[in-house]
Amino acid sequence: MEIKVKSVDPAVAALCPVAEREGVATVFDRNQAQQPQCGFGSLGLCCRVCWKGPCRIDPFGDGPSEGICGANRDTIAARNVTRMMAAGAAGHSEHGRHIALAMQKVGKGELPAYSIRDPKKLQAIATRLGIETQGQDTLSLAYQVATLTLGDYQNQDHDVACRWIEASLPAKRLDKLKSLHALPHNIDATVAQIMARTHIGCDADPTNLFLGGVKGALADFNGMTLATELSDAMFGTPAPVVTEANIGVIKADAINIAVNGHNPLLSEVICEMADELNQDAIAAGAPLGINIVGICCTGNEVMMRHGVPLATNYLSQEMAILTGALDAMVLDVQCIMPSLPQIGDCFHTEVITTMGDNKIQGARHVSFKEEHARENAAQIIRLAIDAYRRRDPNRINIPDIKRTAVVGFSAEAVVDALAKVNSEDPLQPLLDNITNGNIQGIALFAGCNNTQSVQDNSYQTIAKKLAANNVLLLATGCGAGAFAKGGLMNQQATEAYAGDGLKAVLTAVGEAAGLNGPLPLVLHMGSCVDNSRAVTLATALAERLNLDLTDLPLVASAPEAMSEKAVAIASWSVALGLPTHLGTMPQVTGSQVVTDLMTKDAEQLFGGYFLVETDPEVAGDKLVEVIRRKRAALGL
Ligand code: SF4
Ligand code: MSK
Repeated sequence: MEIKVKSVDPAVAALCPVAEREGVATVFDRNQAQQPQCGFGSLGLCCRVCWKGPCRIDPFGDGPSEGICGANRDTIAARNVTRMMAAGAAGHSEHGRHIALAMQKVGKGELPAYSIRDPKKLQAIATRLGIETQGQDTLSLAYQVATLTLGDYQNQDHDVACRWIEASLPAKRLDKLKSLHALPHNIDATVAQIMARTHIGCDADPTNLFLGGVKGALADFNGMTLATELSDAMFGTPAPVVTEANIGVIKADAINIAVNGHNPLLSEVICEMADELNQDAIAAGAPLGINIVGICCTGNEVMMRHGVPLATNYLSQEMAILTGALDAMVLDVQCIMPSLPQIGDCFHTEVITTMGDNKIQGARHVSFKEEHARENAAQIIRLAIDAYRRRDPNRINIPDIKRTAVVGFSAEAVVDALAKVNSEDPLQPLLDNITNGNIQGIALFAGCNNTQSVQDNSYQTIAKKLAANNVLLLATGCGAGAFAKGGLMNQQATEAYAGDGLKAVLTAVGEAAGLNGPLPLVLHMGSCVDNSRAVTLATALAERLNLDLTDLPLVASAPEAMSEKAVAIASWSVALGLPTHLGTMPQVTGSQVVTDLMTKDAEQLFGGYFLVETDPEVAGDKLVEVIRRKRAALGL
């Protein structure tokens, strides 16, 4: 049977025949084997909340309209999507907790492998959180910031909102969320409450469930914001750096180590140790020494801070092994395919899990502890060197496919670039250009790859359409990977695709910032946990104008949303007031009530709503239209 490869990434097209030749199944084969996928599940009408089930509701109304307990389609669909929001919040917030606990230990002087690389950012965070900075040394400030942050996982007073969300949104949005009782007081408690209320025989009101889910999504926002901000303080706030993206960054003459997952705690130390052990790699016979490459969001983390090239994004992570030249793939948490060890076994690649609560059958496990980070990283690099010695040169197949990418546009980096145009008031040039229409609006692309779409295609199609209509583009996560691989994160793309107004602004700012040309067409804001960076920028604009986020010509788009984290992100985006495009069908459409809640009623409550459109051409047009309406409401 011919396998349908659903991707516009030329590296995928080049490597899938290798998989076939080697008898290796990839995500595309498994996707095909799953067809047709379950209609009940796709519509959100399958319930497995208790062991009387699974129960299924007949979407056509001929069969059962209620589960065995009496739950109807609305309850079941609402419970399912609400639980997804909680799982997403748990994922980001665990990541954040891990970073905060590490920072607390750094503050106590207990983690020699780590430091506070950006004390200025730490000071800014402390001020934002209301901590007195005067006369404090960096380590004691780090301890206090981390301890206060961990309070967002501990506070039991329902009337006191989480500190980070309070410190991260415009006053008008906070008032709105307070009035809706949607502000979380404690991340862990909010997630636990969702699990409790969705237990068999509890909350059965779809609106109430959805609102509970939105609070969980806002806990997700809180968790990811603190993860990003503390990571910047510990590892450095990203600034623009030129690098390359796609599978051609793997080098035949180097020992190639891919870092895959999300958490920078280990990958940062691996980058450092790779420098220290480079001579060992050369001595093992690799003339170019060690070559670290990134995959998914750990890839985004090291790309934006160190210019480490990005090998690929989520859906094509298996392709890196199929090059036959990847010596180790180091895994931390989230969005890692459990198929990797099997493919690694077909080659010489060491597939190494590192987190005790994220193991994979068949993978080697190196137990990562921050206290032993340097030893752990050295052990991993030595495993890669040993694997390199087993590499079969006759099986190397690295497609020469890569594109230049200028990455690392944190909110601070964007403001710094604007400050080169107006040092007194950096936001003013951006506001002026939004007002005069050179920039019509701002779109944030977030989210994953999904086998239900053609990989990367929707991102690239929608972005080109928005850019031609003078919309400023920001991207994170695997969306950022799609743009970097597709050549849309460089100056040539600005020349090729930006409308005249947008091109003039990107060129003026890029020239002023010393880039010898325009800013890239799509600004890379980091990994999927870094979506908060775009909110930081939007909040600064809203506060400056004394407006709410929902008043601004801002949209979000998740053309290939897949993970529970993406469900949570899209939901908080709606709760922050943004029209939020989904390019994949949310698994709720079996309930008209829940569908209406998400696509219509949400707008009455929050100002934001889900805009579902699977055709990228049409989605682009719709987003342009939404931005036009937002501008008109502002009298622009
Ligand atoms: Fe069925 Fe109700 Fe149990 Fe869900 S909770 S599986 S609908 S009996
Ligand atoms: S890795 S959550 S597939 S962005 Fe952040 Fe990519 Fe989505 Fe995972």
